[in-house]
Amino acid sequence: MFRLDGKVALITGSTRGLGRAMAEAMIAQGAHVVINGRSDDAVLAVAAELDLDGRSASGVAFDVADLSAGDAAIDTIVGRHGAIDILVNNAGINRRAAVEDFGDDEWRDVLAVNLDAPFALSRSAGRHMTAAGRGRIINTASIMGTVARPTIPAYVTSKAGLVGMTKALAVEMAPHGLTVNAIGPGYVATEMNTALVQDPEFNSMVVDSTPVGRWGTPQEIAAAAVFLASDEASYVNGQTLLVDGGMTTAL
Ligand code: GCO
Repeated sequence: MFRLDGKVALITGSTRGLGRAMAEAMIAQGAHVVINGRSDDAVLAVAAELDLDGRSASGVAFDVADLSAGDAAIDTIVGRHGAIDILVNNAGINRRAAVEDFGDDEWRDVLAVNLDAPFALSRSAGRHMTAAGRGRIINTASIMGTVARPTIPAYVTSKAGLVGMTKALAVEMAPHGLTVNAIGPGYVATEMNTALVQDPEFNSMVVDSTPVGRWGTPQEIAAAAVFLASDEASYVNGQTLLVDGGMTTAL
């Protein structure tokens, strides 16, 4: 079960963090994973590191906020590999400031990466998946698509938007053989959260308000992505799978 043999997956933002963990997990299940990030060097280095047998990983460097570059990347991947079976819209950024201090540029940057790019890439990949009659689109949302905390208004808005986009694409694309779902990670100790992990008060808040009693690991998020990408998830569509240790369940 949960094998991905013969599948071609593009995971945006996969040179580190959740995306890299997803890449490792999907490769272990037999997929060919296309590594993405903005840096050519990082993309090629991680692809080389994860390429177990000369067939497991390759790389396409582009900034997901550059929508035309994203469209071109999708065409390149299909040209090189004959298909794109799995798209994981994982690349994401966060900016933290009180609403009254939150800048227009910061707002635009977060929405561009976290929401505009997933839509544009899903539209491009969706064309190929529709032609093939199959495909999986998985969006890395967040518990912040469902709840909120102060100082991250753009991130919360972008992730709530991504949850909505997941539903919108799910109902339109499923008749063509695709499913579209999202993963809502809780607090995971990735580079994006280094400042939070190192903050004793914030760290205690996460541990105390998560029934499982700890931060999540990238591998626990990756396991959810493998499931949603697999044939076994063929009847899961339009859902956001929260992987948060129960944080959003607890009062
Ligand atoms: C923050 C964090 C969160 C987490 C993640 C939880 O500033 O509160 O960055 O947003 O990273 O989104 O899923």
